[in-house]
Amino acid sequence: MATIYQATASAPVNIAVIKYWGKRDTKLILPTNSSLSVTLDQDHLRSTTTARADASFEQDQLWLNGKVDEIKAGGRLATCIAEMKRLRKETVEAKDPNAPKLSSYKVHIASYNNFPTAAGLASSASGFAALVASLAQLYNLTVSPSILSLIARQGSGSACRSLFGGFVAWQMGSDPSGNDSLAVEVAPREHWPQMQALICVVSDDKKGTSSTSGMQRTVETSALLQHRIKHVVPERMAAISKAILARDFDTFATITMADSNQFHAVALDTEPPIFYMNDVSRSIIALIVEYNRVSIAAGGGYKAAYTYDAGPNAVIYALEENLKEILQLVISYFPQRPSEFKDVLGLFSKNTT
Ligand code: 2P0
Repeated sequence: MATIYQATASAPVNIAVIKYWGKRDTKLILPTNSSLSVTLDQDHLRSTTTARADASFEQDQLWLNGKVDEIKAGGRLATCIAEMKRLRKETVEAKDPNAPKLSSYKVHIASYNNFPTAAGLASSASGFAALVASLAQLYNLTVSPSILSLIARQGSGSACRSLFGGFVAWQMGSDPSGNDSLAVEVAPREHWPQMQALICVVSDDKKGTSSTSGMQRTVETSALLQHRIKHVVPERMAAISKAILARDFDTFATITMADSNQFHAVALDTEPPIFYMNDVSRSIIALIVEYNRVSIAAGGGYKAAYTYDAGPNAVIYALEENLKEILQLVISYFPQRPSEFKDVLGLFSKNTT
């Protein structure tokens, strides 16, 4: 019987605390600033991808949640697949004449998200990371996750960070080739297991302005972005990395909320302006601010940090010991429909992100 060449891999969603917003090279997806994120735990929001190579396949093909998705020539998917084939050829086939020439076979790829694509949560990060990870396994590549991140980055910028678990930095790099614009681990998940993320789905509407087009408009029109790139992000990257290594939640929370605020300020500073948060998003901010104020007034520290991406949904970072209180607070101020209420409590009972 002929050998079957097939592999399956998963990658989780990541949520940035220092936001990526802006490209200096739109084809290679090179960012205008470094960013840093926390990768969520595998068992919640993730993409799982199976890749298969076969000499009989006539074209590369992708199924996304069971539906055929077009692979446009020269597009991001085609680039990632071509780059992975190149790695196979250069790092495996060129060195071992007996290695099967999988780089010359077409691939069939099936990818599933274990969360509703309509939930308003970014799936491109986990999707491209899982795609690259499954092909790396299929092709028996022994390269590091940072090398794979160079390829995932060309699918979707934020995807490069999902190749690592835990706390991850995407170093913007400076080389025009993009070869130094990659993800590195700041600390593994186990370094700070008490850190949890609570995702509050405020709206499952599809967002009005896509990240890709929104960030380019910002690059072209926002003076505030130039200030952010030069004078804000470099210091924040260093300070939040240090806070993570020291498990300093106060500093982590202060920087996380400031960076979310500045990202949304930069969106507003775009011409025409972009609004991602809505009234409910802003109410959640007010709740978290007040919750922290009361804690600090009583001699404690920060207990929660909000962050918002290119949409109205809140992600609240908190230490495990405060999660139940925060969940009760959110539920009491933002009553859920009974079915959603059950979902929320179910999530909490697992005690993870
Ligand atoms: C981030 N976002 O750092 C930021 C914060 C949204 C707000 O990465 O054009 O979907 O595919 O590189 O990666 C969204 O941008 O954009 C994003 P492309 P991507 O997570």
